[in-house]
Amino acid sequence: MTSFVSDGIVRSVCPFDCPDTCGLHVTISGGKVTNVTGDPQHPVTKGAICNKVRQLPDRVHHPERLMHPMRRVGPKGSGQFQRISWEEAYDEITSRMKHLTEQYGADSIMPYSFYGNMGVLSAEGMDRRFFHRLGATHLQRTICNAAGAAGYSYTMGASAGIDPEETIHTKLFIIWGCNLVSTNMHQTVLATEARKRGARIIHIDVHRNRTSTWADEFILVKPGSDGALALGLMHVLIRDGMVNHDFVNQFTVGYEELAEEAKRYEPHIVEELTGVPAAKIEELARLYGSVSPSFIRIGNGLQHHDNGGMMTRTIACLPALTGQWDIPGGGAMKGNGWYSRFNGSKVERPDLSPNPEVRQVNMNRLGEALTELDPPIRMLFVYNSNPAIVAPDLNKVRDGLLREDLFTVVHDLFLTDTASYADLVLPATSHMENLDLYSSYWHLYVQLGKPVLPVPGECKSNFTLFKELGLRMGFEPEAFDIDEEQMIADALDSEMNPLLEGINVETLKEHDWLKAGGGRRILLNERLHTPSGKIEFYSSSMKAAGLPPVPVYTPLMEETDYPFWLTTGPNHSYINSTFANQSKLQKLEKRPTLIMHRDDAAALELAEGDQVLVRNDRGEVKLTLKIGEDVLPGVLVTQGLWWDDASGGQGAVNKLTPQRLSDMGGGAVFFSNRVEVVRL
Ligand SMILES: Nc1nc2c(c(=O)[nH]1)N[C@H]1C(S)=C(S)[C@@H](COP(=O)(O)OP(=O)(O)OC[C@H]3O[C@@H](n4cnc5c(=O)[nH]c(N)nc54)[C@H](O)[C@@H]3O)O[C@H]1N2
Ligand SMILES: Nc1nc2c(c(=O)[nH]1)N[C@H]1C(S)=C(S)[C@@H](COP(=O)(O)OP(=O)(O)OC[C@H]3O[C@@H](n4cnc5c(=O)[nH]c(N)nc54)[C@H](O)[C@@H]3O)O[C@H]1N2
Ligand code: SF4
Ligand SMILES: [Mo]
Repeated sequence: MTSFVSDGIVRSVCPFDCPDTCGLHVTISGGKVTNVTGDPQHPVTKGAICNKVRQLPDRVHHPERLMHPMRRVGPKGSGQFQRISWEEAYDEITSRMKHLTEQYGADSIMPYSFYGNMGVLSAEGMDRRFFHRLGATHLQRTICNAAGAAGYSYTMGASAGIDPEETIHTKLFIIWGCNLVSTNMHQTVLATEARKRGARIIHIDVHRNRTSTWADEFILVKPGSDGALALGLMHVLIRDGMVNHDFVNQFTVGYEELAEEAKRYEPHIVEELTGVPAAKIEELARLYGSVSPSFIRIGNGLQHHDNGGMMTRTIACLPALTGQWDIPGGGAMKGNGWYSRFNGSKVERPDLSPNPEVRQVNMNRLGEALTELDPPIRMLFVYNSNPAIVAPDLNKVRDGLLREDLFTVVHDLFLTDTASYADLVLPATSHMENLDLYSSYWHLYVQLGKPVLPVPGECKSNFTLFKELGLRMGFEPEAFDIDEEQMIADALDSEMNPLLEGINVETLKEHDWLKAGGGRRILLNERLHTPSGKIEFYSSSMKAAGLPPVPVYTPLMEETDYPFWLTTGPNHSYINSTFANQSKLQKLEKRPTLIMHRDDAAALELAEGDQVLVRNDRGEVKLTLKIGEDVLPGVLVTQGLWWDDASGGQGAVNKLTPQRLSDMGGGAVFFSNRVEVVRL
């Protein structure tokens, strides 16, 4: 039995889907969490955390937290439920799973999950093992960074950039399609440190936001045009002799082909494509070609577009042209998950699957999977995610969730919009109530998150839920009757990743966090994981995949008569739809808005504060208008994934977004929408 302090400060880890994966200090008084701050000793957190997670006491002790299993008693989507016991819930789930497997095959069952909790046990542990062993339809988890990770990896071989702690030495920051101040605050802390030492910070975005105001300079671009901008910069770097040929010769392949392609991107042509003045392109290229070390933080925003993989791949070529990877503080970073990657096959055990060829569903096409797939999905098991808000083409998703012949189970801490469509709702623990192992997709520290509170009510962690379900299904005890520490040990088995050497349950208990690779500089000391072992300006694997092997600019796809481009990114106070049910944070965000250029508003005779209907062929939402010069004419921005009741049922922007997949990796294209706007 774990014993808990009822008064005092204890260590924890922030579990949310945020690159910073902070170390936390949790104050407990009288057995309740009363305060959450940053761990002052944590090498990256350094005592500072975001305002969202400072509100964690309200989340953990929220009066609406689910405390026991429930069965639906009203119509689907009505949110009417009745308490049942775990015994009843387990019986219902296992008997249905057995029946469906016999009658239709196990692929009539599908999990749907993402990273509501980033711990390996919560997000990719016993749950994955369970669904592999069952033989359920395999879910491709592509909603977040799939296109960008694929694109970046074509250039660099893996999701690995520089260690962000190095960036205090950087002299030029380009923050590209990333809303850093809201989404990766500790990178702003490191950049601010670098700025004290003389660094300059440039933000490139389709929307003047908090990050633009914080940066030294802001460059506004047309959505989906950044590939052209990067090629324009390359054009000038090559034309004006600012290429580091020693580096290029030693570490790259395909320079001649890239140089040939870049010839076409003269600054005046790129100005047309991007909206960035030719003189600004020349100036930025001169800066990039002369200031060293320079660092590009490539955001997720870019890759939520039809051409997102290629944009990311193209930008990732820039640091190699000027030889930045060789210099501490120089290079780029899209994601760093590669350094601390865990032993996935040992944890998830795909080898247990009765059907390795089982069908796969891309999670971005959930709407289609629930309404059109044949043979149909008959049971959907949702955990760690809120697809009735976050998935694209929401009207389709909700049509699917309303199917009477679909049995939906939702495991969550709250009665989310998705849970309101469920047949069975199961209560989940918060990360403060269970042991887990965390890595970051930005910094390089691996951390152990210990439970600091006893499990409330009848909540169960994802690990416990799927362990118990596995045992009740009669699955192999040697794979399912294990404890959390055993699975953490499997995850840390460094056979597949030597950078984890020395990191194990014991050393983590002793040190709380340990750095993958022990802190040495790794990137170019080893052969890269591209086919050539070098940085690839020319990619033979792209050619083999039917993609252009050299960076090119491809325009966005959606061609309709609707006049505007709409991007639908996250907001400052929520993490995806997490925190959107907390009143203090709702008050800060007020209401879902639509940001529009004043010329467009004048042409449509719209005024600040007007209620407008934003619509396309997929759906419509009602938003409150904000007018200014924060976007280019023809471009609209809305922020935040609001729960239906927090937005009056009218702000669910994913009613507008398409199920189309991006150019690479099967990624989502949340930001490539054509819409029209009318006054209500
Ligand atoms: N506060 C907060 N933090 C979060 C999250 C959250 O919801 N809220 N979510 C977390 C998750 S899951 C993720 S994946 C990350 C995402 O965090 P980021 O990597 O910052 O990605 P986004 O915020 O989606 O988009 C970044 C920026 O891209 C811009 N953008 C859109 N299209 C284009 C384009 O074509 N070109 C350019 N140059 N810019 C474009 C958007 O205006 C936005 O400002 O943040 C994580 N952290
Ligand atoms: N329009 C638009 N849509 C987007 C995006 C966008 O920028 N624009 N961003 C996309 C991106 S990048 C992402 S990553 C996705 C994120 O989409 P999701 O992964 O669905 O993220 P959340 O909305 O935060 O939902 C996570 C849910 O998991 C629950 N949860 C937390 N911890 C646990 C646990 O331990 N166990 C269980 N069972 N549940 C738990 C939370 O309470 C919450 O309801 O959204 C995508 N959707
Ligand atoms: S959400 Fe991000 S910045 Fe905020 S505490 Fe968690 S890891 Fe840190
Ligand atoms: Mo994400």
